[in-house]
Formats: sequence, C-alpha cells, structure tokens
Amino acid sequence: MDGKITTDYEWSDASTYIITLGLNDGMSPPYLRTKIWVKNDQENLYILMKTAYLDKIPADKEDQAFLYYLWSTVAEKDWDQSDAAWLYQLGSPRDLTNYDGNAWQQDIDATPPGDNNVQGRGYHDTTFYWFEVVRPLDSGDPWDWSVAPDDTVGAGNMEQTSDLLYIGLHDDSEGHSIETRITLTFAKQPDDNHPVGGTLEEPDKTPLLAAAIGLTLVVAYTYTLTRPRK
Ligand SMILES: [Ca+2]
Ligand SMILES: [Ca+2]
Ligand SMILES: [Ca+2]
Ligand SMILES: [Ca+2]
Repeated sequence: MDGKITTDYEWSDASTYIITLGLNDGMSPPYLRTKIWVKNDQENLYILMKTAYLDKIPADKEDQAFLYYLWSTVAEKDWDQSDAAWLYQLGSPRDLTNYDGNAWQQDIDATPPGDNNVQGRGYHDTTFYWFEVVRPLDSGDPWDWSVAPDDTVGAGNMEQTSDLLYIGLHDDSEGHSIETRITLTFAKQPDDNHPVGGTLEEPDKTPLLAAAIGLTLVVAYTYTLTRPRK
C-alpha cells in the first residue's frame, strides 16, 4: 500500500471504472476525472484511485483522499453512525468515526478507544493524484463499518439520508471536499473458483432523485492472496 501500482500484477485483477468528483456531492466544479481500481478478498476492500487534477486544482502535498460511509442504526432514519478511511501524502492514514457534519474523530480517540484499521497513502505526479487504501470489511471495531461479501453499501434509503458512501479528495488548503457518492456491492467468493463481479455505482448527480443512471462498476473478487508470485 504505497499509493501506486507497484508491480504489473498488483492491480491487474481489479475492476476499473471512471467516476467524476466535484463539489456539492459531485455536482459542481471543479470536476476531477478519477479512475478507480477496486477489489476484495472477502476480508479487505482494496481501492486505488488516480485523479486528474492538472488545471483544475493546484498540486498540493497536503491534499488528501478519503472513503467514508454514513449509516443509520434505525431503518429509514437519518444517519447516526460514521466511518472513514483518510489517506495522506505525508503521514500515516487515519481511521475515523463520530462525524458531526463538520469534523471527524479518530477511532483511537473515541470512547472506548478503537483501532486504526486503515492502511494506505498517496502522492502526486505532474498529472495525477494517486491514492491506495485497504480497509477490512469487518474489523470488529465498533467505530468501523461492518460489511460482508454480497452486501451492497451506499444505495441510500428512500430519502437518501443514510446508507451513504462517498469517495473523493479533501483539498485541505481550500477547506473543501471534492467527492461523489458511490454504491459498492462486494462480490462473493465463487464456488467454481472463477472470478465474479459485484457492482460499484455512481448515482445520478441530481439530489433526491432515486433513479440512478450513473456508471455501474464491478468489485471483482481477487485472488491476490493465493496466486503464486512471479
Ligand atoms: Ca501499491
Ligand atoms: Ca477502526
Ligand atoms: Ca472508523
Ligand atoms: Ca490544496
């Protein structure tokens, strides 16, 4: 998890998609075209994101990437639980919780204290931001999401006030997030040992419109842990 494609095969079995990040849940510019590599091994979710920033925002070593999830413990209610993986170019990744609509708390500072279950980092070259992240599907930590193969997260409830999953960049110098909502479905391990897909979907950018016409992305099952190394 060094923030880049380290070897030819590291991300070769992942599904790839193009999404667009923006302000206001992705609706307003700057629009940042982002390629996503995504896969799971039934224990962890792996994401690599490559974002074109040139001419849209100035390159900045403080800019960060994130994946966060807001959900409710009561059906059809507003979200009351939150979990985020936050990635830096400089410094260690953070595992967050207790979002109040403005600020997050680190799991390790929560009561009772949780663990940092996030790995990953990023960097920028002269054209792209690159961020790589791993987070468990179910860490056992009360301050993290708990998902399983075959689950779908981020689809939203009827009013889209919970079950919300976001991915994006945090422009620290500007104090705002350039992001978009996505829906992830985790593929199950197939019985016949052939890869199967799940879906990752970018909802329509129109707020409160349930009908999603966005991109459908596939979260492939990965054999990274069992495949012989070259
Ligand atoms: Ca890597
Ligand atoms: Ca945690
Ligand atoms: Ca957390
Ligand atoms: Ca910046």
